[in-house]
Amino acid sequence: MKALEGVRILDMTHVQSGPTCTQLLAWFGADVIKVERPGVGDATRGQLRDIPDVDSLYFTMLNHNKRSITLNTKSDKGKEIFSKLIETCDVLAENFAPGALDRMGFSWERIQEINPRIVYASVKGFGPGPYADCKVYENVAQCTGGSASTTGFDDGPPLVTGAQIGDSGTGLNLALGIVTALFQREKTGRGQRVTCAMQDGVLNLCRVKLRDQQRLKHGPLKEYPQYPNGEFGDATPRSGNASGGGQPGWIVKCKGWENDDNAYTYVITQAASFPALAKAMGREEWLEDPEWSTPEARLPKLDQVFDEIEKWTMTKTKFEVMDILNPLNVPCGPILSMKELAEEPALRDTGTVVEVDHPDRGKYLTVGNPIKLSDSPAAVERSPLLGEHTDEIMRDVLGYSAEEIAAAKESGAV
Ligand code: CAO
Repeated sequence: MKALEGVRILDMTHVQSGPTCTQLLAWFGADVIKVERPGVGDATRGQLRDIPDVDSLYFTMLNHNKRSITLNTKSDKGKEIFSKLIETCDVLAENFAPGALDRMGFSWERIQEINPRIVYASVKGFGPGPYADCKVYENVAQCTGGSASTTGFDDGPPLVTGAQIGDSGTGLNLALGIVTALFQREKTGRGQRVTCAMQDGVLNLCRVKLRDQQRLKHGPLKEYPQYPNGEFGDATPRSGNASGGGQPGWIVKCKGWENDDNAYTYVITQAASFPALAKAMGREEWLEDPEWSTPEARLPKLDQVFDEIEKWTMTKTKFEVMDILNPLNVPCGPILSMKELAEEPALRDTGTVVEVDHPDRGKYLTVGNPIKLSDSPAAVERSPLLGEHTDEIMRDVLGYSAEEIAAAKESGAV
């Protein structure tokens, strides 16, 4: 049995943020019915295509374990079918532009009238306020949520990160909101509205930077590379590769860096393990020298500390550094490329990287469920073709006859 077996999700999500949420719920066993516009479908089916006329990896990697029904929810017949889906589902999830579902004729009030037990969950770019009506994509959320202003080097422009913290990050929030609302429904019998703003989701992940904003009032941020020689302004600055916690860290070059963009490693000079690190590097004399022996003495010259560490790491591969420092309890992490991650056997063994077969594209790799439940296995099944399950959903879930299904098709509703 799977954890969410028996839960049915009416999935009106598209692009990335919403689909990551419903994909997770599908992995936990929910029956996810993805509603897509007839003939068009989720726009990502056609975006960044690597093979002509085949669903893109963008789409397939965000829509596993779902069923697809095509439905024009703006036609009269389509509205009737959509109402029946609302009646029978536990959750309605969507991430359209603000107001899109209301414009279709399905306000929260109307949805509750049809099914008072339903949980209605939405992702929007912003919460209520001046930007509530804006359309938002990943990088807009990173910029407006505090991530871009705090990412990058002090002397460079704000940077977006490759991690999709606005989209996939907010999808995680939505999934938690949905299961929490379902849990509450067990006691109250009522559904509720769940809303997650991407700006809020990014800011939540940038919590430590708001912490630093407030610390600035009381003096310079000593763990930032700007200390002690640079200037601090009135907002949390960009801190390059500094660790952000109380333990200094930085990215340093490893053997082969001249030809390999990822021949680097992250090293943290935690106070407790610094003696072991110094010995491994052949700098035992630091431990006796008051100029270097304490964290306080090292703090104003961390750049020199990491220069010395780098001289040593440049004589080793990033994996050799890992092999030497890990047993010494020195926290470090090689910079792993996507190629290395794709080929890593341990990630295959845990189902974090999974090979999936697709009837049109053949075999491809995807990221499986990152949340492991011991009693709810999460096998990854391929994404549905556009409208692949229209007939079966209309027949088995909604109880339409073969003639009614044919008529709905004839009218263009499905
Ligand atoms: N039948 C009929 N119409 C449908 C339909 C269906 N099955 N599915 C969608 N539509 C309609 C919508 O009702 C909407 O029509 P209106 O404009 O008349 O209301 C229209 O298709 C397009 O929806 P949209 O405005 O959401 O799509 P877009 O491509 O213009 O915008 C996006 C995309 C992501 C910017 C916007 O949806 C958005 O801001 N969403 C919220 C934030 C979010 O999730 N962003 C993350 C995206 S991933 O980077």
